[in-house]
Amino acid sequence: MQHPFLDAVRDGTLPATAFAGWLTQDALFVRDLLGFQARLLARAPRGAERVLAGGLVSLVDELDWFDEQARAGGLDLAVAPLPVTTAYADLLGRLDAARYPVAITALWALERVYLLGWQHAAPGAPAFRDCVQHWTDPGFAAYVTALGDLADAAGAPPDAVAEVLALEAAFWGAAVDGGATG
Ligand code: HMH
Repeated sequence: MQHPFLDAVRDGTLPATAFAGWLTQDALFVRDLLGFQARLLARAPRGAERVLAGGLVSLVDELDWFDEQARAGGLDLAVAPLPVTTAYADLLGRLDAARYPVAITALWALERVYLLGWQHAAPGAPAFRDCVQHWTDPGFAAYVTALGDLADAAGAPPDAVAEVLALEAAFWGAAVDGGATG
């Protein structure tokens, strides 16, 4: 995944305010994802429970991490969602009603693309390096691989990921230009 936002994280040209704006929206997204994934766990096959439950704990850790970043950087996380964040919440809501194979495949895709994005930005300019390292952690990569195995086993149709890919691309740009360039 490539995006001007990620290039700017890598070369250090991203304004700190743009990064902070992205971070606050992503904190909202992770909260939405936690709910979606908790509901998915409740209807998942027996063999998927451990991976999904582990992922839930990681999402709670991620929310703690956002709180720490906000405290350290003087960020206010109590912001209103931007349109792309609301659109993503809507998609997760629709995935609640989708069959398990479609929902698990969408979950894999959104984590996979996110990982690829940060890998593209790595190692990141000094100002962002700690964050980039956080999101390219080998433990996270292993989790994405495990989700891929679950998605393969479930055998969803390929169109399960199209909307996820579009929203992931739009999400990077939203905090920079209001989503005008996606
Ligand atoms: C936009 N996609 C987006 N944010 C995230 N934090 C993840 C995926 C992974 O949790």
